[in-house]
Amino acid sequence: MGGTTPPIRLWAAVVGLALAGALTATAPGAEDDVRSVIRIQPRALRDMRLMDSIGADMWSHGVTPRGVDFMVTGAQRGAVERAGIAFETTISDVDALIRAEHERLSAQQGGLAGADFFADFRPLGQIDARLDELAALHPARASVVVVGQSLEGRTIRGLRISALSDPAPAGTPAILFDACQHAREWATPPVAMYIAQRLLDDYGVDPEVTAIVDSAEVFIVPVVNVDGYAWTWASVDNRLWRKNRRINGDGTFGVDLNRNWGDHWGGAGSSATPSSDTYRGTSAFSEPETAAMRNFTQARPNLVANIDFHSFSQLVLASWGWTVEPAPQAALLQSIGNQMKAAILSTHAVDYIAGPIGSTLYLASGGSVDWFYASEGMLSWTIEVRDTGAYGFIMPPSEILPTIEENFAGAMVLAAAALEPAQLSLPAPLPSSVQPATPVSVAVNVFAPSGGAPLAVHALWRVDGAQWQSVSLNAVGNGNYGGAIPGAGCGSEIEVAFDAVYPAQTARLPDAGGFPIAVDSLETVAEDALEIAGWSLGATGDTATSGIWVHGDPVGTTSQPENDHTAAGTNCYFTGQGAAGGGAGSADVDGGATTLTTPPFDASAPGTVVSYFRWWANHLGGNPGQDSMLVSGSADDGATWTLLETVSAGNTAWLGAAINLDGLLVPSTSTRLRFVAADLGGGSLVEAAIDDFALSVAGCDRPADLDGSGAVDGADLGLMLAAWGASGAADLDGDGVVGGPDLAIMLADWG
Ligand code: 0X9
Ligand code: ZN
Repeated sequence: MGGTTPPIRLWAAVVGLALAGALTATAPGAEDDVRSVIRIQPRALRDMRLMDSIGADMWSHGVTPRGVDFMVTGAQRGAVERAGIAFETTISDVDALIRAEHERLSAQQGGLAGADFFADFRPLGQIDARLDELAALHPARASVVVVGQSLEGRTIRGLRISALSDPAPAGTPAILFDACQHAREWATPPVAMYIAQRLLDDYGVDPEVTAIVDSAEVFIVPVVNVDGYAWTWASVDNRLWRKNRRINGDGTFGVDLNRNWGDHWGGAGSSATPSSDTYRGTSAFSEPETAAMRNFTQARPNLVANIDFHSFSQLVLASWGWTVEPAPQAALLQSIGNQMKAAILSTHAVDYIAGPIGSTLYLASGGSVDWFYASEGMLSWTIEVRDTGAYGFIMPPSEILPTIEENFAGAMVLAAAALEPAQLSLPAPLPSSVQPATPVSVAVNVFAPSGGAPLAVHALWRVDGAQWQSVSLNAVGNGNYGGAIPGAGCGSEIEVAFDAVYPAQTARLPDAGGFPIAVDSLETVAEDALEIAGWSLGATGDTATSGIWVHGDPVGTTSQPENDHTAAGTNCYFTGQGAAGGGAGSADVDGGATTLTTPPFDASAPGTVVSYFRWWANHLGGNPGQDSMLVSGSADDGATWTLLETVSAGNTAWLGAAINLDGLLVPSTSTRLRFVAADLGGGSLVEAAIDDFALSVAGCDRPADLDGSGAVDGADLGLMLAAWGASGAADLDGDGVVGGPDLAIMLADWG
């Protein structure tokens, strides 16, 4: 508890509670009215609600371990202290930063004319003038486009960049980069303007840029919220304005444009209260700015991709925003997001986090990202640019250039993807190994933002590097195509790839080669139905206060299993005995983590697979899905641990897990596994159980390989002939004598 500044006087804390919200509008004056930014690590949703009730202005967004930043007045800060929420101060005096920025910009007084456009932040008029200038400098490839009019009658403008005629030939993909839906996010218009400038300046120089400009249309809208942006420039007092300038009629102003779009408008993470900074407006697209963006988009059905730039927090975010459930193309979105993140990182070594909004950040319904993706079928991202809170919205101008450079790199990743006719991804991971001679089910997801269904979708495969073969896959819904490829012999390697055929192009996954699948048989070397106790319960550092791992016969609750997994037995390990027929909260894990550790076992054989059945229920009650069970392995008897599996999606069912330790743990005779079930999210139900632990070794059991050389050859024949007429290992059919039938078996497996 407590910040890094001197302790707040008691009266301020009391006043803070009484006047929460009212004080946000007070001009800075007395020491306690200095606005600061503090960072909290919310322990539960309750903390977030409390910050909201205090009237704190959320500046950044909830990615642990970074925490959440709030701007607070001195009085609000006292209220946070009183509430017992620990915080650190990230910016001690916001208004000092704003005043310094204002003085710097006023001193320039147009003195930036002729200077690099990106030397400092630019008011709307200069951005508009620059759009005209770029169009005039590059008439063959750039033209100014009008998106629409704002509430106060300003024009939302942008650039169309393409070497193609306008309108472009049918089938031309189009990409939209927009920025500044939120007025105070000054770092974002320069990002959009820089993408425009690089596409124009580097045309004919940079082959990647040239390809994009030659074969796509790129639309750049640097300021969506023109009224809000103009407002933030009008006075230092307005600098932190976020919404548009709608007169709400109750004395408050503004709708959050990024809660006003028409996908799941009105849902979680948007406010119905006009004074709120996330006020969603009276209906979807009630605001002229979002309606103009919608109309602009729908007038261009060839739009396939979008990035909506925001600040700050350094995040690369994709759908869904309205729910924590995964989007249908979650794997694809994550994979492209990871590539954007990597391109950003490689520019200036600055780390952005890529992930879905709902589970990375917080729920935000009615945002543009979900609308572009769900309603328009586009590849759609929200990128929160620099920084991570040191300056927040009041970024020093020295940060502009690196910020725009790294985000140009990220934008080019998406543009390259947009040139493909379709995006292929795996709806589920392929198996890393399969049994011999068993057909393998395969599936691929085809996401074609330009709308066209593929002429055909194939699985391609080859065995041990031989000729590629192909089989057509059938549409099974949601853009998924499934089928099976034939099995192969033990010890061989199958490579699998996919393609989707379009009239002019074929999309392939992966770009070259295939995903390897080893063909081997698994031999169980040890099995433990866990009927008898013997594992370690708990570990130093455990923090759970209830639901500690126990061994025995579980009593079912709505959340905990009634039966172990083994058909014959009754016992397993589980987190705390609940009351018979008890509610889901009966002896569930509370207050932290509880650890279950296996005894050391021998996993020294390469290809050792550990398997177990697990029960993980975290989907019921309040705050579902906020916790996870971490399964780790140790190759040094528990001294150091490597994460093997994160179990998060909850279920009241026993599910099997099998992990091939190859490449994850060094082979060792003192290997251990541990299962850490934790209740860290806000007051959620957590029940875990483990049963039927087994060790198997992958390999190809070839009885005719008498000398174990890996091949059935002359040496094995020699051994068989030497044992002719006797019994022993060469008696392959087990009839008691080595003879003709055994020779036939050997010859059938020759090679
Ligand atoms: O809350 C927002 O609108 C964005 N963060 S910001 O700090 N710039 O305000 C995040 C948007 C997440 N995306 C959507 N749900 N659309
Ligand atoms: Zn924003």
